[in-house]
Amino acid sequence: MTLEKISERAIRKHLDTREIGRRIVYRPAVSSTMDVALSEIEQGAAHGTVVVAGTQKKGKGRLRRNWISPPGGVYLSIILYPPPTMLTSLTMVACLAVLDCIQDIGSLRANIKWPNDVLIGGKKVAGVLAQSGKTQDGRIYAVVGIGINANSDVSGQPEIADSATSLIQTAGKEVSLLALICGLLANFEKYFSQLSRGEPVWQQWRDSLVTLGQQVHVKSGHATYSGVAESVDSSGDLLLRLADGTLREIPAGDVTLRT
Ligand code: BT5
Repeated sequence: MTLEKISERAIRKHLDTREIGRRIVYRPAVSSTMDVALSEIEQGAAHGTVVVAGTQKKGKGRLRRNWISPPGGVYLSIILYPPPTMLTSLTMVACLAVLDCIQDIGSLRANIKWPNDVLIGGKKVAGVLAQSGKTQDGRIYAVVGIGINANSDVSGQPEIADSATSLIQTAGKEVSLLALICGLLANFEKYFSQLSRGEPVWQQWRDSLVTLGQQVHVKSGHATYSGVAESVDSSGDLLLRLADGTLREIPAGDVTLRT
């Protein structure tokens, strides 16, 4: 693998956005870009600041899970101060942006496993982690973390060798990390602007979900529900048809889904 030189300057030079990435913080190695983003927020980081890392030692997934982050992947966190009504749609914005940039870069067809996984050929190629909170002066912030297995070798990672894939594996050639990062941010801005104009993104997100119509098992808190994933609502919650015919709404928050 030839490691392309990524830097704040190189990203800024290639980036064609107005809002997202107006400030780039690049670190070759971090614990997690989420932690760096949170400390940037404490220091008053502007809306649209993006933290990008070459590798993460303790990449985070949801529910205290790990995100394996060897060199060659895309690892970034986007800092936003959105209106509270937009918070539930940020994972959708990020997933759609990932799909588009993957399509743009390698004509690869990816889809979404509810609520936050991006798959190619049934294997996970990217994940999204959205967090939100309030700053000390009461402003609502969100950090949207995105990890993409681009040129990283996931087959050498025993924990995920069977369930994960990477763009280099599926495209059969290396992809440009710079093009991927800039394409990701441009597409994120496109969907975020759409949402900001009051035009929902959930129908587009729903149409890319591979989960609908499938028999699934969903772990939510201590309970596990089995049924057919019938639909999703506008806040991203899953409508699950149980065996007894009732429809159960499963919040997109703290869930694990198995097929
Ligand atoms: C996610 O969590 O999919 C969210 C991943 C977000 C990662 C980004 S990278 C930039 C930012 N900074 C961070 O520290 N995190 C974000 P979840 O749905 O909980 O999936 C985690 C599960 O995916 C793990 O338990 C593994 O089974 C699997 N996994 C871990 N690393 C993976 C990888 N590189 N590729 C595919 N699957 C992976």
